Amino acid sequence: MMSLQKTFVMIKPDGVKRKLVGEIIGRIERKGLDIIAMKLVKMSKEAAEKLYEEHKGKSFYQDLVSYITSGPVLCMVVAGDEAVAVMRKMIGATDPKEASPGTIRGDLALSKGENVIHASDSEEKAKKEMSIFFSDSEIIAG
Ligand code: DGI
Repeated sequence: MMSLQKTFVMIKPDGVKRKLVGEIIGRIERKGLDIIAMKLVKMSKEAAEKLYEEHKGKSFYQDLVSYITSGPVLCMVVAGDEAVAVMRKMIGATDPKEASPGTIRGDLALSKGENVIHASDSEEKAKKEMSIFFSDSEIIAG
């Protein structure tokens, strides 16, 4: 049975700086997923703190917030059958050194701190993360 889902995907500052946007969008499109919203933004500290709420207090939190606000990020809403799990599989493990070849992090990154891409890890988180960056009217209805 089809389970149509929406997920939040973001190319992080290192990915934009390294000009990997086309490569990554190409992979998402070739997989057969639909990009139904897209925006290039320079994230505010407030947005970063909301996105990474669950990591507050961890040793890497301050570095994470300053890195994610250091340059533009490309935000997307991606839709498709099982889009949340499919995108997580496509991005690969958090630590690019552990990520399988063929995944975005496995092929394009080396550092855990700067790992090119974010994708929501549940439908609930996807809803929260989409709402940080997009209003309902900016998301194309399927
Ligand atoms: O959902 P993920 O991005 O795969 O991973 P996550 O939600 O556990 O962590 C969010 C981001 O925080 C991750 O993409 C990179 C950063 N991070 C997580 N664990 C570490 C880390 N950064 C450093 N430097 N060290 C960590 O242990």
